[in-house]
Amino acid sequence: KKVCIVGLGYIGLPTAVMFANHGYQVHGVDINEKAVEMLKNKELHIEEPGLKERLVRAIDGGHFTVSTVPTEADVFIIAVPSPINDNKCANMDYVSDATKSIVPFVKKENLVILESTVPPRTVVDVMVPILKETQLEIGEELYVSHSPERVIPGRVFEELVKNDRIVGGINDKSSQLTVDLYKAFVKGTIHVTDVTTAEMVKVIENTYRDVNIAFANELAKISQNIGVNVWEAIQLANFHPRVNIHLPGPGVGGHCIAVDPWFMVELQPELAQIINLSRQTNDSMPAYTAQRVKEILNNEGIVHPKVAVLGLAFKADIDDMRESPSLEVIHHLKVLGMDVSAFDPHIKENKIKEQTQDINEAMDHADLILVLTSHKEFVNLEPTDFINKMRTPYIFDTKNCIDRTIWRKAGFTTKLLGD
Ligand code: SAJ
Repeated sequence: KKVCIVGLGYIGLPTAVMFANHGYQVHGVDINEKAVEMLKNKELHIEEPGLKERLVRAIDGGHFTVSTVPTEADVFIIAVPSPINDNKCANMDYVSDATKSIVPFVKKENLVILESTVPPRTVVDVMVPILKETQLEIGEELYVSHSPERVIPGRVFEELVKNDRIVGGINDKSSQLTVDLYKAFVKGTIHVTDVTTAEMVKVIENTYRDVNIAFANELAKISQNIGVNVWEAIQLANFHPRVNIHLPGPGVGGHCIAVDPWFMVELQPELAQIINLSRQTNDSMPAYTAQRVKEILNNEGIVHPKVAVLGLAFKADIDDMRESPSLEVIHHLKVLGMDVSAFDPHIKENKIKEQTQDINEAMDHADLILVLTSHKEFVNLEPTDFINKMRTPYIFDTKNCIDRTIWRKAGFTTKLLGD
């Protein structure tokens, strides 16, 4: 059987190599010509543990080809971005363009699966009308479903296999064909529902996380004002069997959790009140973090301070900077009149002018180290390496990831978000 996957990003590429290494002939498509060229040469344009060896195996085995145009296949999987525009409304251009791109190749008895996260009703209202251009009878001659990806970057290959999967077809036959396909490698339970419920489930999952993180961030601000360590308080509360509070931080990044709740707000603005407020709370965290830095340094009486930012990726141990709160934090630090240098061992090319590939240069004459992601490289830093490079030895940990005792022993003044 042949699978054509449109979109070779953080989801499409791992999914493609999984099918290729589980008995399918896979053709991958991306509009990014540079990425396609790299993949042809078995080079990666994204970072994900375990991806490289699986890609090499798939290509060397002759099971995986890539190009910028689709081919005929039995199954088409669409895994393209579904971002929001500046007005916080869903941008379905990639989904509709990808659907249009497969129309000339779709034949009778094919299956089309959407994996991208979308506002509920997108398959029915956006994709199906485009697929009707094939002149095939939708549901009778052409099968369509949504099976949202649910894997977490950094643990994609583990979660692709172990996680339960949701499958929602436009009819029973579409669902059944989709279940049979994913059984190739999914070991979790595959739950079947209708297509719009499947879309809703995925948006709910990420919205749940966003609302929960917003709650944690609000608790962090309250705790800071009343002299409580929010991390300890949350940890203790979570010992209760029915409490599961997420963790505060400098903001919520990535292309999923910071985006998908807006789909719900756009659909039902009058009703999605907690969801809307949570988004705003989480979006307020970078400015709050920068403000806290300013307060800490003002108390020291430091003029024209320099802040060394550690972490540009949107979370630990990945190379993805999309919607990263770090960029917002840096913006606010500068607006507040601070000099900024930034270092991230996972972002190997300088993407912003404050960035350096040399941690020592970042620390040089800095007044405060600002930890924004909990990369393991930062957890294991040796404070004595930096104490003499800095002008004022402060460290402000927004992720509660460093061992503050060790830093204090080395002579640093340590600060924690929400404490
Ligand atoms: N974050 C916090 N506090 C927390 C947890 C996360 O501030 O307690 C922040 C992170 O630092 C990061 C952001 O939230 O900036 C998002 O990170 P994440 O690890 O929560 O999620 P993503 O965006 O990497 O992946 C999510 C996952 N969804 C859920 O866990 C419900 C993943 O399973 C989805 O597949 C993915 O979105 C997606 O593609 O939709």
